Amino acid sequence: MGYEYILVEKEGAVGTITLNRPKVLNALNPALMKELAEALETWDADPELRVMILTGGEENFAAGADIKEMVTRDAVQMMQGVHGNAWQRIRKITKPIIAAVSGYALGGGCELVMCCDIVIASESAKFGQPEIKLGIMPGAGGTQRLPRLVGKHRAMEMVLLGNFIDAAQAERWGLVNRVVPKGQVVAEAKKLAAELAKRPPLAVKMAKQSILHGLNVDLESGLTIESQCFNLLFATEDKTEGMKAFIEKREAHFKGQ
Ligand code: DAK
Repeated sequence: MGYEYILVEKEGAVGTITLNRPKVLNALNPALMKELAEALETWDADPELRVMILTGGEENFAAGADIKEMVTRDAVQMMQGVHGNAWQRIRKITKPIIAAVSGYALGGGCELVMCCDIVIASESAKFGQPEIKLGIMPGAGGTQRLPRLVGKHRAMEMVLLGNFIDAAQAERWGLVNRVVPKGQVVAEAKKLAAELAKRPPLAVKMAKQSILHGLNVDLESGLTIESQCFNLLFATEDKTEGMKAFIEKREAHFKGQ
């Protein structure tokens, strides 16, 4: 499929999406967001594909929603959903998404990172929710996912002041899994994706679902969700293969069945 604002590359079980508006630091216009949702959904439904990587390449992840597109928008248009439903579609993706982040990940860019499941950051990465400086506030999860990830007080500082944090601070605060040298973020994400692609896909899907749903409910409900996902996996061939492989002291080969 031909896209205008993103690049897609499928290598075996791993799909990489690169945001591709470098002249505007990958600012997220509605057309880009629509393409991104389409690409992720296509791969989510592709049985060969097991892991997705979302990146902006080695320069910048995304400097937020496109301010030049938003400047003339009014509240009624926003309530009518002129920006479409890409964000809702992205959060329903069931396969794991690894974010590979270099340079700026701001506003909607930072929120996009938080929609991913594992985050590898370059030393050059800078994260922020600067919407407040534009007279607005985060609108794609920044006030909800950020405090869950870094805690209330740190989220307050980032959202109310709008200043940026560097990669090391993002790692200390738990916003990213790890930091790698500049120029290596995509390669590192691909290494991790190759390892993740060897894991049983149905178990990976259920575990992702259990963690994400569990974050939104009380502990007792979360444990019930976990129990249901866990029990269901005993119906899979991959469970038999995984356990047999252990007993036979060989590597397991999972089929996603
Ligand atoms: N939008 C449009 N263009 C942008 C942009 C952005 N967010 N960020 C950068 N650019 C453009 C610049 O205008 C410039 O283009 P020209 O002027 O050369 O044509 C080019 O990219 C290079 O940028 P700079 O010249 O500014 O580069 P610097 O290195 O000097 O500064 C910077 C880099 C990242 C610090 C700076 O560009 C900056 O502050 N950018 C804006 C960051 C920002 O405020 N981001 C938050 C945007 S608001 C929604 C959900 C979420 C959202 C919206 C809707 N719905 C659910 C509907 C999210 C909102 C946001 O993200």
